[in-house]
Amino acid sequence: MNEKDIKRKSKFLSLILRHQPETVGIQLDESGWVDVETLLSAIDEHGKRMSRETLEHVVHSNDKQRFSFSDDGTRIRANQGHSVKIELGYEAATPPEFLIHGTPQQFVAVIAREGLKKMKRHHVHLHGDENTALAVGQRRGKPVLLKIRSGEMSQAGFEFFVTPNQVWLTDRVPPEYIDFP
Ligand code: HQG
Repeated sequence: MNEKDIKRKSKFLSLILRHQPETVGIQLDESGWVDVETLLSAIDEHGKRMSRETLEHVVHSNDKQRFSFSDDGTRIRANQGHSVKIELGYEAATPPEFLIHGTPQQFVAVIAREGLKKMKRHHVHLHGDENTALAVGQRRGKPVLLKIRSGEMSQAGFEFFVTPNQVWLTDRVPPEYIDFP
């Protein structure tokens, strides 16, 4: 499988496991899991065929580790980024002193007024390293890196969660905790 094929399959999995499981006629459980066999046969039934080996390859080679298998390998879910209502069940964690959010230039003025909101996702996504934040901000325009004083937020009682692929999640970031460049 070439890179392009893998990316296409990863996007298709994101669509099913984060946004529209009904595309292939399945439901996710309350934590976002679906049985691997159920998923594969649902994909087959909708004319797309994916073998277990291909699925494993897509999951394990994924640049951002978007998906996880359950420990026993029978179930799969997306690690974050859902728009369907699910409870990921991550443990609350203490964030580092600073985290970074990359956003396109055109959103900066409104973020300065309103802070960071989760928009269509379940959480605001923050990153520990500049490169990842830059890549995220670049998707929609000229990227700007916002420095989030996450340590102070945590002390003030804001809750943070960290995903297996090191994305930090929180409910919102008020403007007073954001350092603008
Ligand atoms: C912005 C991808 C106006 C926010 C990426 C962002 C990431 C506001 C956009 C993950 C705002 C929402 C998440 C406010 C925030 N007013 N705009 N008050 N507050 N925004 O895609 O963080 O490929 O929902 O800055 O790599 O860009 O899906 O969030 O630009 O890790 O795995 O509103 O999605 O990962 O956009 O990206 P998104 P995001 P995947």
